[in-house]
Amino acid sequence: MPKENIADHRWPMVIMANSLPVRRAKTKGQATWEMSPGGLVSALKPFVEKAGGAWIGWTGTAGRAPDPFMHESIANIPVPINAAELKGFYQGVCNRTLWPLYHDAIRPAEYHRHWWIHYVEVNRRFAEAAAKAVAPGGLVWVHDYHLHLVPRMLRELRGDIRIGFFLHIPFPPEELFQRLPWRRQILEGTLGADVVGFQTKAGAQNFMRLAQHHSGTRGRGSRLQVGDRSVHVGVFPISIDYERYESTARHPAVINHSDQLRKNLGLGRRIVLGVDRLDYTKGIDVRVKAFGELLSKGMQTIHDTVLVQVAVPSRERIEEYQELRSSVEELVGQINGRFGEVGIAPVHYLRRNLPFEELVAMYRAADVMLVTPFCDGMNLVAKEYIATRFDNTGVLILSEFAGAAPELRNSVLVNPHDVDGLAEAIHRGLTMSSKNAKRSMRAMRRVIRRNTVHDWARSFMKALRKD
Ligand code: ADQ
Repeated sequence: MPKENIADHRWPMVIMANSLPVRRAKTKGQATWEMSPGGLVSALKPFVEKAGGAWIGWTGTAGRAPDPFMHESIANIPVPINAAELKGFYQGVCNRTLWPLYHDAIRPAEYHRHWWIHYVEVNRRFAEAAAKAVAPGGLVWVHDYHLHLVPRMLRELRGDIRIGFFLHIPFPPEELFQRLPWRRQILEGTLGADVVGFQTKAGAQNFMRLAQHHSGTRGRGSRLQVGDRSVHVGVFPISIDYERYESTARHPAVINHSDQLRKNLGLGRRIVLGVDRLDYTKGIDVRVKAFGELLSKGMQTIHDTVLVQVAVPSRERIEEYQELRSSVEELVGQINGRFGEVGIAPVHYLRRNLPFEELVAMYRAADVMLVTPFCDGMNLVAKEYIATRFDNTGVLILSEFAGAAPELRNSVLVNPHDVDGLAEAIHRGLTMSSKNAKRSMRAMRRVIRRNTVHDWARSFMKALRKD
């Protein structure tokens, strides 16, 4: 499609998320775009392409936005965010108000009226962009806590379309959500959608209760009556591209790479792995402490076992994230200093983003996978690990507070705050009989195979079309 027509075209399906599905790249010194890695993009791409759709989002850079452009058959419609909005909307309300509040207030949430003004402004800009882009009777699927106000704003502009909203992170219980000075606006904004989706039953129930309490709606089963409209509140647990992880894991180059990793870490040592965004919700600090306990109590020695923690840098401009990084690095240093020997480090800590094949090789090398968030919408790492275990080996230790826990009852479930309990669980994982480990892994693989990310997107779309 010629460039000048993209901006004027009306699309039957529009996806909206804080970020566009592409990121800046350089090819032969030329700035270009490439698809961003990640589950959401790979899940939604086939849908958007097939329906002839557009994706509205931010490029990640403050300032003027580029003109709409096509990339791999998807129309990208960038929404500009200026420097003040970056602070108030993104770093403020999104990352320092809603993120901590929705994650059990693990860190105190901050409430600033000058941030909120930017949140409203940016949401309005997104809604206006969608109102312009969507075809008569089309579908708009809004993603996540950055865009809570969009459904209602969009409905006021376009009464003829279907609007869906999906929250990727937990939706908090009443006693936490009530603290939010803009709780009514958030609820009413979200209720502009025809379908509101959550990762877990708990999230959906919290929303049902709060909507009835604060915005004068009436609920029945999984429906809320909002004026003359009926809103469907549903549970749609997100998943992964199972096939992609499993087939990559079987690839000879990946198998070689994972053998090499095992050799590098010391043959005969059992590998315990953690892979996370460096975020205070993920429980990395307590997990590393628990590994130290395991060594300190003599349950394992550095000759038997090693912890590899891979952490992708995240939200580095925010103070709480800088503090977390320092405390994790200090803990790793303490354990290595106390228990290490020349040439043998108990903990290997990598602070970087791994290329896809390397990540899969790492999953393949791990005997025990530690996924111990204090609070998490779903947690895809747990599901990715399972998908790569095509021989049914490996043990998953999973937090009771991850959204994935209700589906993965066959994992070793732990309280991520309990250092002793975690140390014992790691020990249990390392010493579990191969028969028991295989039985659990087989059961979990069946669960993930039956609900892939493609099934997730299909079921949400089905609800949105039908309702
Ligand atoms: P996140 O909080 O980002 O997602 P998660 O679901 O674990 O958390 O996804 C992280 C992704 O990043 C995974 O696909 C993982 O492979 C990748 N990743 C992590 N560390 C990496 C590394 N070092 N190198 C390369 N890749 C790495 C939010 C919610 C989650 C919810 C998802 C999807 O917080 O609860 O599961 O959205 O809805």
